[in-house]
Amino acid sequence: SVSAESMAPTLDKDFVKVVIPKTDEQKQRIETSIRGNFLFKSLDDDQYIDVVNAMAEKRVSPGEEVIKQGGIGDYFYVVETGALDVFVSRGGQPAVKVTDYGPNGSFGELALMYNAPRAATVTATQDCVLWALDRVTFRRILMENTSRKRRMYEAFLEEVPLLVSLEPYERHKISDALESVSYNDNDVVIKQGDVGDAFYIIESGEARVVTTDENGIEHEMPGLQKGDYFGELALLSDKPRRATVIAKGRLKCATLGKKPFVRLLGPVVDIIKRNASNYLTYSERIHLD
Ligand code: 1OR
Repeated sequence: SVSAESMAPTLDKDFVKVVIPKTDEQKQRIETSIRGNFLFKSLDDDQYIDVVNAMAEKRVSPGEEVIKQGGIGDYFYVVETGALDVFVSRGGQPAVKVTDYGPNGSFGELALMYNAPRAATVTATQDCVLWALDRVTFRRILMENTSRKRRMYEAFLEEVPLLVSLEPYERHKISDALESVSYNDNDVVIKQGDVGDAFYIIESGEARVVTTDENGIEHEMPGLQKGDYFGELALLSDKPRRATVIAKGRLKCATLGKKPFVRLLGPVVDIIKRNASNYLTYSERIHLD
């Protein structure tokens, strides 16, 4: 039967797959917990099954430390329910809270990816249900995509003026969420009047920016090139796209959806707003605040 099979360790090349038997209800909860998490996005069916099989359910209470800074990396965690705070202590200074996690959040990948000590302490602030993935399964299935993407975007993101003030780890998280999209000469990337659902950074190539006024007259705005970004206004203000952006020759952009834009670019939102004032009127500007 299926369940008997799934309890027997499967020999695949040089290692034994971790299989922790689960009810359908648990599998359903894992699916909900990892849905929308970029680290799991490009798994094929077999990889997905291996990940679900290997996950262990872990319940923690408020105040409990799930990860201790400096400790050895054993598990990667996904949050099903609850909330946790993350603390970092640097240069012998007292630990400061740097971020927090709620449902669908994930943490603990760094020590597993880089064979490094835990970079932060993660403490539950509520009763939590977590799914823990062992180091071997994490490295075998989730690490390749993650480190490939981080490597791919790392050098580029360091050069994007908007993002220089971020911590390296914050840029890592942006890399996880980026998707590259390519356009041919004259392709329309975003269209004036459309509802905006993504933010763009130019990886290579150039783009034209055109606005059409109320009399139907087109105005050519200053163009965009590598490292420039666009598409932020509609995400900041929920207003339709204010300009059309068109590829000028081959154009490659890294895009971020609306939700990750809000979550990951929070620390630079003030810079984005300040820059936006270059092309907004006063009354539009105050609507961004
Ligand atoms: P880990 O395996 O090192 C602690 O165990 C986890 O906390 C770590 O993986 C990350 O998943 C998570 N710097 C380092 N790790 C962080 C950070 C962080 N935030 C969450 N983790 N910084 C905060 C960035 C908003 C940088 C602080 C200087």
